[in-house]
Amino acid sequence: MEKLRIAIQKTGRLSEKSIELLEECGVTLDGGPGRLLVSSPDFPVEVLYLRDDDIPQYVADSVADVGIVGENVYVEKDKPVNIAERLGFSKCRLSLAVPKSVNYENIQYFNDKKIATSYPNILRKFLEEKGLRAEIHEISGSVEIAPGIGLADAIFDIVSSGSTLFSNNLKEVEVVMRSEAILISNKKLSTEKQKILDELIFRIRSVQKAKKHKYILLNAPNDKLQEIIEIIPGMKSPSIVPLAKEGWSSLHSVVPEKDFWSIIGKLQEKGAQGILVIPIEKMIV
Ligand code: PRT
Ligand code: ZN
Repeated sequence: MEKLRIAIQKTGRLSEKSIELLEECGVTLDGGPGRLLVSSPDFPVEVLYLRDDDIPQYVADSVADVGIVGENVYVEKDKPVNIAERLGFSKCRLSLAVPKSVNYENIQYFNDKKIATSYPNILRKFLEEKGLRAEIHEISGSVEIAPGIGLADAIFDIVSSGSTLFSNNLKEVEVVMRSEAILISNKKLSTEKQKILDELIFRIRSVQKAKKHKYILLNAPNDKLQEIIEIIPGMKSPSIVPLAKEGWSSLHSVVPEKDFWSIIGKLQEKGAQGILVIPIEKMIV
């Protein structure tokens, strides 16, 4: 039987989350990143551990069938692969930053400046679109120190919390793109591999949906049930179980995580008691 070969980052910011996602999808990996290629005992998948920069090329060349990379790497490498799914983790942005002391007014500042980056292609395209002339200085790591040592006037790099920029006396002045981890796939998968990928995507969506929802249980007086149901409609409608205590029921439902705190307040107002909130592991609707 064919196996779907998934390339993930060997070590770095994406590796732990990538393994965690696969495990949540029922793809356990024996051996771990000590080895180059690991088979899953419970799903027709094998995992290839690589540097993230190599993943788009390997997927385009069919050495791997799919891969997990940051969108920033996917755009920078510009290889002929498909985006199979957005994964929602390792969010960051690619931004232009200048020394704090610069009196930055607008993007014209970058004309005739030297910009250090590990993402020359994305930067070149951006500069072209904006009609700016700047010199791109490509370096592979520690881009943030370039202005301080006189190597460049500005940098174009990944920002997440902003603390790296801050501690290097830089400030973010233009966000060029936003990124998150994505699942990329080869453009010509066999029917069998495509089926495995479809099943994997189905599982990923179930896991992601579950993370965005909570299971809620509460007790309420029967005369308040209707109002409470209007606040938490649930997936179809909530389950209601009579309590041993006369005139009371237990209500079970599913609520979106983002609405959670506003819902709790409303439920208490309506007389709900003994509210329990439980994480959901998988959600198939
Ligand atoms: O060795 P390999 O080539 O595989 O790894 P790598 O060193 O190239 O990549 P790695 O592990 O650093 O990052 C992998 C991916 O994680 C990136 O391509 C992004 O998609 C994503 N990601 C998310 C980040 C960050 N957040 C991030 N904060 N990648 C890098 N950073 C760095 C950034 O370069 C800067 O130095 O963290 C610093 C900024 O962080 P803040 O929080 O101080 O702003
Ligand atoms: Zn890398």
